[in-house]
Amino acid sequence: MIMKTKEKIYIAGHVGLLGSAVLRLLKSKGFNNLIVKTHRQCDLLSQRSVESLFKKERPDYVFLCAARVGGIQANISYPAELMYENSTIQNNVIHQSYVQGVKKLIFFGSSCIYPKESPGAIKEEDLLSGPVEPTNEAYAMAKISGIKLCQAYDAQFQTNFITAVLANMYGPYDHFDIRDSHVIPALIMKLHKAKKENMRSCEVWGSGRPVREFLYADDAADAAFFLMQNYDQPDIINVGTGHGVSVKELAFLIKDTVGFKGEIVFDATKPDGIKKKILNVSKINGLGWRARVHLKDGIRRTVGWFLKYQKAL
Ligand code: GFB
Repeated sequence: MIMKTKEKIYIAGHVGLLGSAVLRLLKSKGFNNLIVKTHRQCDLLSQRSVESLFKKERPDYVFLCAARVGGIQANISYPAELMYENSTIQNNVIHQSYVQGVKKLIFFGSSCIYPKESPGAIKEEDLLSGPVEPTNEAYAMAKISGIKLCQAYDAQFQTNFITAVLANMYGPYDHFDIRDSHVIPALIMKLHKAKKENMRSCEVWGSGRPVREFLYADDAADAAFFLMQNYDQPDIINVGTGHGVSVKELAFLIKDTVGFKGEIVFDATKPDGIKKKILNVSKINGLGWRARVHLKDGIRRTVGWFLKYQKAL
């Protein structure tokens, strides 16, 4: 299915990390019939509000980027909110997309939906083959339920609702918070503060040994666009770089980029989470898509963005 530039596209969650990247990309490709709504204009947690939005706008395509997300500590602290809000948002948007006859919808899963013990790079068929990491179980269950909901509508009503499973994302417009954000924004904030305050050391959570794969938000948006144009299967598809880096390597990379000269100290009392999370991306690579932004470059761009906009955060 090919989206045409005049067709109506709704980007749910256009102010977030992924949604803002999708919006930039669609605009740059000449799509000019885009629907974006602020939280005040449409509360995605409200069934009635989502129903009236879809009735009025009748979008042709939907990018379901809206989600409540957070790093390892947020997942431990707010499991109920993460599960309730994600389930509700996706239920409302997916159901109304069906009711109003949306031609195609893309939903996004995260690599944390897969079993915590995965010997190699995680394949799509590994889903539900073992228990997920306990620190993000509630969020993972909501996301798995969203995937299954898309597949159920596809099976029963012949909709075209697809799911991309994304590696840990980062980039401009990420949520920056020392405690609740993901590792990259948290470390950019902490290391920048340590530099500014001439601190001797800066604390990094856990052992430094966990391995993560990081996907730049513009690459994620590019993959989403590629899948909307080229992939019409209910089966999930992984999106990532296929490369992992340890938290220790990442911390040193951010330290160098920020220019902090002190020491990095690992706090082993803080949780490591899953030991290793790298996606097998041969399926999407086989279709002709590859991530382009190298981690070093992505971190440089993200730090640049943070330095410019930090006062507004
Ligand atoms: O990014 P993060 O919170 O997500 O943490 P997960 C990744 C790793 O970085 C963990 C370590 O091993 C953390 O212990 N880390 C070191 C830090 N210092 C910090 C810090 O200052 N802040 C944070 N946040 N981490 C999430 C899931 O897991 O992955 C979510 O909880 C989501 O549900 C996301 O799916 C993609 O990779 O551990």
